[in-house]
Amino acid sequence: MSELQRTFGGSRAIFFGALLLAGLLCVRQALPQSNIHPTNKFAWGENIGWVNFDTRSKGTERARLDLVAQRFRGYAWGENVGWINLDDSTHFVEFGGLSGRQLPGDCNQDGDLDLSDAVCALGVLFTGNPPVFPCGDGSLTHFGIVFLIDWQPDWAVDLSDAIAALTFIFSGGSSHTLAILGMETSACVVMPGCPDNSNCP
Ligand SMILES: [Ca+2]
Ligand SMILES: [Ca+2]
Repeated sequence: MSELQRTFGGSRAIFFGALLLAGLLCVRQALPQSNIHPTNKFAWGENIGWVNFDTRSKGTERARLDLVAQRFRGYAWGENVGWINLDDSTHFVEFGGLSGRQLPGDCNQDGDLDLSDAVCALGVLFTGNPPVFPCGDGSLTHFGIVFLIDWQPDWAVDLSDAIAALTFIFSGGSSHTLAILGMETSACVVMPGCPDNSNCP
């Protein structure tokens, strides 16, 4: 298990479940409507029934995104089929080609994490300066932007994320969910949907 994987603890499992579901939604974005339960976040298939990706009971084999290997890992649970292995040594779902190294929260892409990143987020949200965020199409709903900016993790980018960043920078608040603990201002991670930041330390 890599250092990055060890860093992500149980309290973050729900968020990673959401990331995994979002990844599946991105893969299936051509479908006419979502098959995700609005409350429990279970996936629905007409033949397979409900599928639960919040599988923390599996411990290290829980369903998750492996940002180092750039693939889905672990097991999901299907009510009618039991455990579903999301990967093995030769068969797996990868999201490579879409990902670059990013410092979580680095809105202005200078490879540092400070007040200017909160100002950047507020600028995109409220003043149009800068006009867009730096991943994907730059829109608030692009999954790369959510990975990068969603500091207060609810899978939405809004004022609360800028406030959470400011709280971390100035008051010792919670670190970005994707940050490597203890290295929040210096360690880049592979971030789906974002370009490689050449300013990464
Ligand atoms: Ca920055
Ligand atoms: Ca948020």
